Amino acid sequence: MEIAKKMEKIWVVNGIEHKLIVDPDAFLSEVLREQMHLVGTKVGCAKGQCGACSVILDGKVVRACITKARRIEDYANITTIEGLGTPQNLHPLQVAWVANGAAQCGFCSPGFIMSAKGLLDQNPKPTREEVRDWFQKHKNVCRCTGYIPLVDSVMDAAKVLRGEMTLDINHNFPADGNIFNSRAPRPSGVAKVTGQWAFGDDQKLQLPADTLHLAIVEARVSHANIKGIDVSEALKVEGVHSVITAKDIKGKNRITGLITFPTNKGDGWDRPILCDEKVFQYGDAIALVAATSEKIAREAAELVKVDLEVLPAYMNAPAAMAEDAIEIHPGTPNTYYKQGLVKGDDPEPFFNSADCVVAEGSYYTQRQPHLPIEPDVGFAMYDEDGILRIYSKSIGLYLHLYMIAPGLGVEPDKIALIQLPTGGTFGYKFSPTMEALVGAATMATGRPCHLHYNYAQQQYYTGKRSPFWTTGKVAADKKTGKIKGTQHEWIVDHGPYSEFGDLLTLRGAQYFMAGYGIPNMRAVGHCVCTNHGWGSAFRGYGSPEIMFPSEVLLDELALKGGWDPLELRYVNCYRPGDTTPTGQVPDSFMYPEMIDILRPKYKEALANAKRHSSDTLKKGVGVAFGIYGAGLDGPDSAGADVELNADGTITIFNTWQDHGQGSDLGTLCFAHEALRPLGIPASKLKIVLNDTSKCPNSGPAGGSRSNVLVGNAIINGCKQLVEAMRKPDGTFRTYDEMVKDGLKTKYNGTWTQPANDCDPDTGQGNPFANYMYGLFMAEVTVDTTTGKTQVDKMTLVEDIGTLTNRQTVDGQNWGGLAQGVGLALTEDFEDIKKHSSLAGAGVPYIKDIPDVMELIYVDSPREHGPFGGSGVGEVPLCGPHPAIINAIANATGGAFVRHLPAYPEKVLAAIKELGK
Ligand code: MCN
Ligand code: FES
Ligand code: FES
Repeated sequence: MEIAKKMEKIWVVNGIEHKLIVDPDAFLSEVLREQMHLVGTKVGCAKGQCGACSVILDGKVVRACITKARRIEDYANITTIEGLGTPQNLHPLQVAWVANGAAQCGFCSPGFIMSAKGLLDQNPKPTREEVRDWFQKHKNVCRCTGYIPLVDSVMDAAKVLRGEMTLDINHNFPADGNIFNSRAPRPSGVAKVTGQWAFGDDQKLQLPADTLHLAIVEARVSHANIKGIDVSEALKVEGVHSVITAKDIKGKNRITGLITFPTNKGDGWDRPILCDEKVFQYGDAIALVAATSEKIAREAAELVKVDLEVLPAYMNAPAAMAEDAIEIHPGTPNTYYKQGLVKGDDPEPFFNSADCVVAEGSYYTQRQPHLPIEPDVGFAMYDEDGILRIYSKSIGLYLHLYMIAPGLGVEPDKIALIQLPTGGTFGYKFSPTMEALVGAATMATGRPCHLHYNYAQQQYYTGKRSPFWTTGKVAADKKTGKIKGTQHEWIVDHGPYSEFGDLLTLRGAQYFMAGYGIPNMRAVGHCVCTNHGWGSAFRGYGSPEIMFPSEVLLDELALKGGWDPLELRYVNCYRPGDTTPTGQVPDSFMYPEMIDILRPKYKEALANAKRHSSDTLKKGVGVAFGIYGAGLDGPDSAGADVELNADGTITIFNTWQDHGQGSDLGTLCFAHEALRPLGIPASKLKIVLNDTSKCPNSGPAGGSRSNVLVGNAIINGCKQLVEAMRKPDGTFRTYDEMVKDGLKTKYNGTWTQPANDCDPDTGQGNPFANYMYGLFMAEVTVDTTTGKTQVDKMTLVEDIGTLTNRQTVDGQNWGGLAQGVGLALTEDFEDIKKHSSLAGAGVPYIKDIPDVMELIYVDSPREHGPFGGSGVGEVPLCGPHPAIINAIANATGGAFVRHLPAYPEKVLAAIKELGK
C-alpha cells in the first residue's frame, strides 16, 4: 500500500486563520482554488509565465501556480482577490479597473490587480514606467487590452489612495443616461475585477459530485495510421470510470468543415471527433479517459497504448505540395481549393513597360498562435428533458451545433450550446474544439463530463492562424506613382482540417492591395492540407496574412520609384470612381482625409527618427493600410428577440458571443438607443445571451460582424416593440394594455446585409456591406548590433463609422495593435515543443508593447451600419505588422524582413543582405 503523506499548515488567508491539510507538493493555486474554493485566483499557463495567479504572500507578490505549499511557513499572510474588496466595497484598484474598461475578458484582471496592490503597498506614487517595470518583473500578461488601460488604472488608483482624486465605477457613465456612443463601463466589470466571473475551470468546482473529469489520449506524432488501441491498463486505475474511443460514438464521428464553394475538392467531413483510422496532426484526440478527477484521468491516459504506423508528416505547404507527397486524406488532393482573381485587363504589359516602376517579392506570414490567457475548457450534461447541454468558449454557438450534431449522432433539437464566461479567444473558438469531445463523453457515460486543456494542449490542439506564402508584383506609372496593375499568387497552409479553408483562401483575393483603386489585377490562390496545427480563424482572418505582402511590397515600390511611402498611398487610395479588388464600390472614401490627418505626425516622426538615431540604434517610421469587411460574405444575417416584461422591464435575447470584446455592453447600448422613445433607463433593460435553448441565432462573433449584424437586429426588434406599444395619441401601452389589446409582447428582430458572394474563379462580387479602414504608423528602434527591434509608438487613424462605445473601441484597438507587434516580431507556433507555452510562443509582455498608442477616429457614419456604425474587432490587427516591418526598413536604409516573425537574426540577415 502506498501511503499518501499530507501536511498540516496554518495560514492566515484574507485575514482569517485557517488550519489546512495539504499535499506538500501541491501548489498554492491548487490549495486556494480546489480546497478553499477561492477561485478568484485564476490559472492560465500554470508555469509561472502569465501572472494570472498572482497573490500577495507576506507582503510580496508571488505566482501561486509555482509556489509549493511546503515552502509556505505557518502563519504566513496570504491575500487573494477575495480579500481585497467586495462588490459592495471595492478597492480603488478594482474601481479604476471597471471605470477605465480595463477588464475585457477579465481573466487576467485579478492577477493584475493583486500585483498592482503589491506595488502600491511599496510605492504609493509610482511613475508609469515604474508600473510597467513592475508588471514586467512579475510577468503579468494581458492579451486583450494592449496594457495601456491597466497602467492608467494603477495611476488612477494610486491618486485615489493618496487622496488626490475620487473615482467611482460610474465615473464615465454619461450624465444624461444615454449610453450609446458614450464611455459607459460594461455591466460584467464588477464580477470580473472581484474574481467572481466564473470561467469554465471555476465552474468545474461548482458541478455536482457525480461529474466525471476527462483527459485526452493524444497523438504524439503528426501523421500515422491507427492499427489498434489497448485501453486495458488504463481501465485498471482506481477512479477511472471508462475509456471512450471512436467505437463509442453514435454518429458519423466527423465534424463538418462547412464547405463554402462547390469547387472545393473535399467534402468537409475530414475531422474526426476521436481518431479512428488515422492521426492527422500532433495532439489529435484518439480516446478520452473519464475518471473521478482530472489528475487520475491524465495519469490513466498515459497508460492507453496506441499501435501506430507512422507516415511521413508534411509540416508546411511546400512539403505537402511536393509531387511524391501522399494524400493526407486519401481521395482528396492535398491542394484542395483554388481561388482566382480577375479584375480589368491583363496587367502583364505594365510589368514590361519602360513607363512603369515594378517591384516584386516573396513573403511569409507565420502560424500565429492566439495565446488567450485562459486555456480551452468546457463540459456537457443531460438536462431533465433529455437535452444534451454543452458549455464551452464557443463564439459560434449555432454554427457549432450544426457542425457537431451529425458526428455525435444527435438530432439538432436535442442539443443546446451555451457559452461560458470566456477568457479570450481572438478567433480560435470560431472552430469547435472540445464541444464534440465532452458531448461524446456525456453521451457515452450519461454523466456530466468536464474537460480542461493544459496550456500545451491549448497550443497544439486548438486552431492557429494559417501561414500564407505569397509572391506579388506591382507596376506603377513612373511619373505619377499611380498603380497600373498587380499580380500575385498565395498558398494557404491550412493544416489537416478543411474547415473554412476555402473562405480563408478567398481573403487572399479580397485584401491584396485593398485600399487602392487598381484597375487591373490577376491572382491565384491555393488552399493546402498539411500535418501541422489546423487552421482556424484569427482576428483579421486572412487580411493580416495578405496585407503583409501587399503593404510591404508597396514600400518596396516606393523605395524603387523614389516616392515617399505615405504619399504613394495618398496617390493611390480609394476615391470616388474606384473599386475594391473584388470590383465593389467602397462604403467609405476617407483615406485621403486620414492621410491628411497623419501627415504632420508622420513628418514629425521622421524628423525625430533622424535626430535620435545613433550608429547602432537606428530609428525608423513605417506606415501601412489595414482593411477588413465587417460581416461574413454575402447575405449574412442575424436575429435578436426583444420582450416587454410584466414589470415594465425589457429583455433582449441574442447570441452575440463574448470573447471579451463586450457583447453585454454592445447589446445594452443598441437596445437603449432604439428604445429611447419609451424613455426607459438602461437599468431597466435585461439581457439573456448565448444559450441556443433560449436565444435566437445571431450568427457567430467572427468577422467583426456583431456590432453591425446583431446591432441592426436588436434595433429592428426594438423598433417592432416600440411600434406595437405606440398608441394613436403617441403615448405607449403598458404591458397590461398590450395584453388587453391582444398584442404580442415579444418580437424577433432580424437584419440581412445587402451583399453577395465572390466568384471562386474571378473573385468578383460585393461580399460585405460595411468595411473598416485603418491607417497605421509605427515608430521603431532597431539595434543593428543585435537585430532587436523595439516598437516605440503606434498611431492608428481609423474609419469605423459611429462608435457604439468609446472605451470598448479604444480597448479593441490597443489590444489589436499589441497583437500586431507580436505578429511582427515574436509570435509563432512552428516548433511544437518550444512554442507550446505562452512565453515559448513569444507572447508580448508589457515592455514589448509601447505605452503610447495614439488613436484617432474620423467621423464617417455608415449607410448600412446600426446608427451608422461599422465593426472594429479585427481592423487593428490588419496593418500594424507591415507598418513595423516598413519602419525597420526605414531605419536600416531598406532592410525588408519578408518572413515573419522578424526575429533579431532575420533583421540582421536582412541588413547583411543590403550590404551585398
Ligand atoms: N464596437 C463599437 N463601435 C463600433 C464597432 C464596434 O463600440 N463602431 C464595439 C462592439 O459593440 C463590440 C466590440 O466593439 O463590443 C467589437 O465589435 P465587432 O467589431 O462587431 O466584433 P464582434 O463583437 O463580432 O467581436 C468579434 C471580434 C473578433 S472577430 C475577434 S477575433 C476578437 C474581437 O472581436 N476577439 C477578441 N475582439 C476581442 N476582444 C477581446 N477582448 N478578446 C477577444 O478574444
Ligand atoms: Fe500562474 Fe500563469 S503564472 S497561471
Ligand atoms: Fe487581460 Fe483579457 S482582459 S487577458
